[in-house]
Amino acid sequence: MAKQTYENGLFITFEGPEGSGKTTQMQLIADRLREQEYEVVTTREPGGTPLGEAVRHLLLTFRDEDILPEAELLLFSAARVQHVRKVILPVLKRGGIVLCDRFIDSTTAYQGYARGLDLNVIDDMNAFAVCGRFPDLTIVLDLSVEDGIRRLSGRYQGQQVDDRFESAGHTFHSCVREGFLDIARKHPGRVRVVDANRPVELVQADLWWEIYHALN
Ligand code: Z5A
Repeated sequence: MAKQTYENGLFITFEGPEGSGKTTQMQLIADRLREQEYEVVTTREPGGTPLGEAVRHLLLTFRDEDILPEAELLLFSAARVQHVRKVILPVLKRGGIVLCDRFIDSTTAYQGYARGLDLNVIDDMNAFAVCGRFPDLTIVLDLSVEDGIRRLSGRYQGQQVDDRFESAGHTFHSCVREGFLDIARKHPGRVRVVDANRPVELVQADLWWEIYHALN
């Protein structure tokens, strides 16, 4: 059977605080869409290209000196341009669906709301990096900082956390969560907030409802 396509593709991003279930939910949505014969590409940020994965490693683990917030912003944005031009736009151009685990709203929430960089500068940088193609739909999976930490603690089983973001403090992660909720208030047409503090199947049902409407 021929793949179902869209004239301009469909670009959906998954955002939210750490441990909110983005990866789990995105994979379930991808399986469901593929069952319906859509062309689906799943990807992530930072990452998605060899350059992006190298920048990801640097951003998550570099400890030789502090990375300044401005340098952090530029590194995320450099990886994004490569990702958008080499991976995302070609799929959308041929009518496919791109599902992306984190994208521009993570930059606004982490480098803007949590690191304190000027939100106008971040908006400009995001607009530059997406090369004119913003997401059609963004799902924010909302979860408290405490619940996110609890979910991820099983992953480390008492070992020291090496990730520069996951090891940041409670205040930092509260600012991130508030940032995502504020972004959703500012962009009600594109961004939907889903309560992630429920069983996987219930969260999935809400997500599917949003995606079904984006498809039709
Ligand atoms: N970052 C940035 O600062 N600026 C940017 O522009 C971008 C990113 C793009 C990348 O981290 C870091 O980069 C990120 C922001 C920053 N840092 N943080 N923190 P990452 O990609 O490695 O980490 P993450 O995006 O936060 O993913 P995660 O920690 O793996 O969480 P997740 O994908 O949201 O959740 P999950 O892996 O699907 O689930 C986590 C656990 O919870 C797992 O054991 C699941 O089985 C469990 N889970 C999932 N759903 C449920 C439900 N409903 N109930 C119970 N348990 C569940």
